[in-house]
Amino acid sequence: MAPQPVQQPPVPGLPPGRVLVAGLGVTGRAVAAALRGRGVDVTTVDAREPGADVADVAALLADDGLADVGLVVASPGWPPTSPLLQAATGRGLPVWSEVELAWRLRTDRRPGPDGTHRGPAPWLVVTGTNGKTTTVGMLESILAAAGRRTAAVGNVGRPVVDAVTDPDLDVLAVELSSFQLHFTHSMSAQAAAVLNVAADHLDWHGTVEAYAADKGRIFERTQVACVYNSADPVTERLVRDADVVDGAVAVGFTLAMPSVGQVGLVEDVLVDRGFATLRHTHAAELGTLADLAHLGSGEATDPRTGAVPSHVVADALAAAALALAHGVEPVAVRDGLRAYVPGAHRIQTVAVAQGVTYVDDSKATNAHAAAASLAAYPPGGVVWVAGGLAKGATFDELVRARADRLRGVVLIGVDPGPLAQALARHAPEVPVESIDPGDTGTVMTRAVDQARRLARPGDTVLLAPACASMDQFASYAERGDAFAAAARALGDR
Ligand code: UMA
Repeated sequence: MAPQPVQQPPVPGLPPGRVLVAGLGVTGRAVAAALRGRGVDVTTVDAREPGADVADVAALLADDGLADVGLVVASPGWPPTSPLLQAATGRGLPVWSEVELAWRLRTDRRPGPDGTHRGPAPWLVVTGTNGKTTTVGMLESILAAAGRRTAAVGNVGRPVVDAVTDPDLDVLAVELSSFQLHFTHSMSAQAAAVLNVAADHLDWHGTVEAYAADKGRIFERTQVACVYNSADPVTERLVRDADVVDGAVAVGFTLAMPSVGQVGLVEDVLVDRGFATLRHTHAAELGTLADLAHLGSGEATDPRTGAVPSHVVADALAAAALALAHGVEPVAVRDGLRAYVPGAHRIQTVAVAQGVTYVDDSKATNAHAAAASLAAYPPGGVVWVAGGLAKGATFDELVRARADRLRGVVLIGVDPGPLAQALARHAPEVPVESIDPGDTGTVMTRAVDQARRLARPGDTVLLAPACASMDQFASYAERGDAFAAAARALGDR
């Protein structure tokens, strides 16, 4: 007899009726598999994926296709204003994110060696406009150094729903985007962090207030610690507004000398005054800037953090705070930060040709990230490759703050207008070349060639686009790969 498929236990709180899974990308495929594995009747909807059950949302709505639906699970790329989600909420149907579903599907961890019952793995969660993926990577590395079995999941690329039934994971390091938080209703993290809030994704959220409010949802029901950025008052307000479990504490991270209730820097030492037993009188050492030296550019750009970019130190402190909230020993913070290797497309040197260094920071998909990236270089030495899908953002503040770094600018993207205008206003003396968007296949080769002409020996050509990639590339990764390939080809000439 053929083996029978293993039926998973049902989904707690699942409303009766069919489940509509909106989107059949990474998220939708994982959601559909998890639900079907539990015998749930699922219909997938995607305008572009050929494998979806339904491609035409308008026709679905016209046929009253929501009549027998009990729940919609929305992929992050679907804004609440999309016709399907509007129709669903208009009928009073619940909408869950994949993260909400994952929270409900958590199963117990394998019992301890002495047979002790261990409930589901706790979640340590991170959001913020920038630095999320780095922070979650550092957190994963710290937890591993502490001997915990863990996985980095969420917006980083692996759906959370794929990890929550693994009985061998002790704790999850979860990156959450504002999109994922919007339809998340019951998650109760062990510790949660908001790294920073700057205008981004306004095309999805409508206003920066709505965007910040969705980020703030991460703190709701937090059990042990809410981690905020002492230099960003919005993140502190989000903690204050949250309804947390009794006894949960607020812990700030700072690049200054920390007060009680903060983690921070004392000269070149990362210290804890948020969790340490003697925090009222002592600062417990977590590590030093030397433990992060491999993440620096080698040039000192910030007097507080030397050759390590200040945003990298901030991310490390946030990761440390989350790990301490979980109960790891300080020495694991040091070992984990030393061992952390950043992912591709994050300030990654990809080639050196004719004395010019080519750096791929394709992950800088908004103005705030590009500003942090440019800040890591000395004045006058950067040829900046920028542009793409602006997502409703403006660039005046970015160009005004970083004009001094620019030797020249090469603009890619279907609509270079917003960046070109900001450059004309705030950096009129800097040469700007726009790449004709006509042939998408060769855009990056032409951009790198133009950047090479503008650069002088000792300069850096920096891809930090301040925009999303989807107007000309499949993803920021593909954009970065194209940049790296074009830069490496220069060396072969
Ligand atoms: N679609 C429609 N109609 C719509 C919108 C989308 O049919 O109106 C379809 C698309 O054809 C596509 C699917 O829905 O097939 C898209 O799903 P999605 O855009 O939600 O993408 P996923 O593949 O599910 O990937 C998502 C995250 N994508 C976004 O948030 C846009 C991934 O983050 C994440 O890694 C993955 O889930 C696993 O959690 C990427 C990202 O760019 C890296 N995130 C943003 C960022 O970091 O700035 C938030």
